[in-house]
Amino acid sequence: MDLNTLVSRLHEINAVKLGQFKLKSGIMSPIYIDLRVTVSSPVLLSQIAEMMYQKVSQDSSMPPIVCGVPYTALPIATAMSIAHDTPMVMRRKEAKNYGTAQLIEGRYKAGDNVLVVEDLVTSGASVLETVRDLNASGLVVTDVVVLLDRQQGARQELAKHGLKLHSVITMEELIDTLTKQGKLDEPTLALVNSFLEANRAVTVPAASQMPAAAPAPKPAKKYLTYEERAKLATNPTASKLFNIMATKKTNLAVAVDLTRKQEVLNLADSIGSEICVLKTHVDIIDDYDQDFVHQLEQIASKHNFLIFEDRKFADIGNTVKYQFESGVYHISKWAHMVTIHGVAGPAIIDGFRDSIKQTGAGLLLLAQMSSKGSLCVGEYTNQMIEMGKQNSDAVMGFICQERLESMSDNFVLMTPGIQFNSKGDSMGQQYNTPDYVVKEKGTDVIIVGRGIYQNSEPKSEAIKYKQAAWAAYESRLN
Ligand code: S5P
Repeated sequence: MDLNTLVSRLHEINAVKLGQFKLKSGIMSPIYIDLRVTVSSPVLLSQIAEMMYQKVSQDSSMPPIVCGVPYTALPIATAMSIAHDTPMVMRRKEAKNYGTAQLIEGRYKAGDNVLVVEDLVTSGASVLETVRDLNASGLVVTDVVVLLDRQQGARQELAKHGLKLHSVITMEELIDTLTKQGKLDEPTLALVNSFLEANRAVTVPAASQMPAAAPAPKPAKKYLTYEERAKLATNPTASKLFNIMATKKTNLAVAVDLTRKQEVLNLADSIGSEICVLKTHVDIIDDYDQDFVHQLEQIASKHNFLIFEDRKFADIGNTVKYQFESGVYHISKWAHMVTIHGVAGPAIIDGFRDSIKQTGAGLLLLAQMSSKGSLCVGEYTNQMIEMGKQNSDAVMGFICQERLESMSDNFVLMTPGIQFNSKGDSMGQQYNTPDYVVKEKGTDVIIVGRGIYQNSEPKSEAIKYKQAAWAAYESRLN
């Protein structure tokens, strides 16, 4: 099949769409290519797979194994595999918490070369995630084939990792062909061209940081410093927080769950020099008013800490927008970060976008909870991590109890349920020590509530928690 026919067929089955579409990277695009619909056209699907196979065979020597990037490219890789009797391996998208915990399914041995198959590339981030997992399982990747190269930085990004990109068609060729076929009118063409021009170098989100493309045994868990993490962070507040932690040498957040405004302010001023974050539940403060917020902001800037309102939003996007921006609290005006549950689905994040765009505030997704019998486990946790990755501009990190392999270094991991001398309370709270969660479990910030604010000497107790959590961080670097 030639390119002209390919483009006609893709247009016919509505795989090429024009309008306003949000890409995985968060960018709005006037053109969207949805190759998932090809599963309903098996002849076209196998023709596409054949074009991709031929492309690689012409340019390089064909690797002996193929692996599709989940999910859209899985049927393409399968078609290629069956047509040419080329074995395939499959990468699991979600971490499996049971059974063999295999990242890569199929038979292979360390050092085998695998062709990575993807429908299209924008920045190359999804491809790099798959390459990272293949490398971690001892497999080698030298070549990547895609049907469409959107020409937004993927080729260069992949080259940096020693990967050669083969594409059947580029965005320019696609647009050229659509124009020649009379399928793009002038205004749309202008819109598409200016979009492509403006987005030529989409940066690869840090979520896809990966080891070099050489064959590698499963790497030992390596911890980066908070300074390094500040550079990888994709949300501005995450970056700011990592920098504060590094400068003040503290990864202690204090949950000040007191109910009088003056008590909260006094404690904030007294422990301000020891903390990176002060967490509030403003809806428990009996005498809350705007003056409270005003004073808290002054104390925060005096001591250089961030304010975290732990509102735990959970409704539909439109409602959380009002809850965040309006009402008694006007949280969006002063909170550097807030918490979000994922039960309503990823669109909840859209409720925060307008305001976050202006302030750079960060969202913390509740991926796991500290309380007994919490339902934030297993697949739910995996989905929260995925939601964070898909929205890494707005999401700064996770509330969690452990660092999971899929949580990348651009996110801050914050852990509540911390006390030195208690295992829990009578209402389901469960406690761990700073050393356990930071060193053993790999999280970044400890959140301590009653362990500090109910102590008769909160300041000196805060110093003890700060020192323990910082020592755990330093020791894990070594
Ligand atoms: O899973 C969680 C998530 C959060 S944000 N478990 C929690 O305990 N929290 C919050 O952390 C909780 O709302 C409280 O403000 C703080 C823990 O307080 P402590 O007094 O039990 O240390």
